[in-house]
Amino acid sequence: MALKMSDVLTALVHASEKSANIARACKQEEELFQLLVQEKKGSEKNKKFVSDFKTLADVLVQEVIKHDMGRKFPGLEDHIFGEESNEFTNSLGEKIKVGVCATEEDTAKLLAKVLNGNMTAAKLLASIVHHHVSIEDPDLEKVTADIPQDTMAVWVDPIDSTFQYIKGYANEKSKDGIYSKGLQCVTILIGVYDRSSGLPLMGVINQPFVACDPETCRWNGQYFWGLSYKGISICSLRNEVNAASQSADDQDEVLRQKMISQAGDNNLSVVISTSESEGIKSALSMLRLYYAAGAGYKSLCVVQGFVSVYLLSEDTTFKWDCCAPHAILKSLGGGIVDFQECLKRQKDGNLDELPELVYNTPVNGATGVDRWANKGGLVAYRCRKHLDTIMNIISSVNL
Ligand code: 2IP
Ligand code: CA
Repeated sequence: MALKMSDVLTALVHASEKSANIARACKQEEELFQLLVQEKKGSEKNKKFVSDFKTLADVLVQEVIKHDMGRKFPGLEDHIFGEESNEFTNSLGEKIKVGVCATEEDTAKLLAKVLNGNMTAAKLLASIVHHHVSIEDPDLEKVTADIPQDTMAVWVDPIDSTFQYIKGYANEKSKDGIYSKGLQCVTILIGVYDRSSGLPLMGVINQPFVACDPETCRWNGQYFWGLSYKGISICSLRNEVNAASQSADDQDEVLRQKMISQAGDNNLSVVISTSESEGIKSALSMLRLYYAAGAGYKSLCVVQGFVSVYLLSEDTTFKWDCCAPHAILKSLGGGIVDFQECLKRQKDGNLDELPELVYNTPVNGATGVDRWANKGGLVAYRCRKHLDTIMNIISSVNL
């Protein structure tokens, strides 16, 4: 069955906005929030962190996305994969499978079990889960292509940068638009990929905590989407270089694009993780170097043009961290590639064909979350010239 891509993208944006509402609601009440945090164990755990948490917000967000997308496009829910398992253990040691029930009352009853009987909190969350989100985004209507439903599958990262979500402060300061830590580094990532090629098709990055209103103490957020399919590339950043129909905003974006692609080599900037290897840190020290938390957030910095490149040399990100940002970067003419494979091809002199990340193939012989790791690290970029320059710099030093 063929679906209108604009319908799928609209549903993804709606699901991401509802998820952002859940993430904000859970964070708002500190006491409630402490009740919701649970440590991940065994094969669920990211080896990078001493402790790796999951929160009810993560689990609930993932289930809401599955439920809402499945209701709109029956059958698709079986092809939606995420970081979290939907099992939660409450303080009484009861295992509860979190999900969205047929009615708000039933969802509230289920959530109350996880919340140790706190019916007020459960009712609040259930009302958000069952509240219909509507958004005015006329740009979504510009997408006119159709796509067969059975070609699509979805990766969801319900809350990326869970550590910042749990421990991050609200009042961090940014440098050149980039937050090194804090709630701004939290993102919700939903990416659709092609089941047979494994390449990304469309995606949404939602940033639930952008600015906090000092009077109401309420946070507002923002979202970005992008799609590239059969020669069509369109992004919420209005990247389309379609002269006749350009509004002032469109022209601003085109200008920004031009500046980004013309950034000279000594103006190149890179964002990396604080845990990046010393070799990479020193190789990149001649450039404008930023540190930031969150794989999704670092990719978002590239999407927004705050930095030229996000580079990670290690295997600590996963398919769900990259699929959505990759789709958006692709719609802007960039992408996400396998870092180690790029390095190899660069040394062999054949970097013409880029080793783009793909989303349908597990790592051979790996188990648990490591099956879906981006084994060779990654480089996320908006402009090919910047990718080449970074790879030249890295391959000229001994790591
Ligand atoms: C994490 C999160 C971390 C990131 C790590 C991801 O996902 O994005 O922040 O590490 O690679 O897997 P870093 O911030 O050092 O880049 P999650 O928070 O969903 O576990
Ligand atoms: Ca993640």
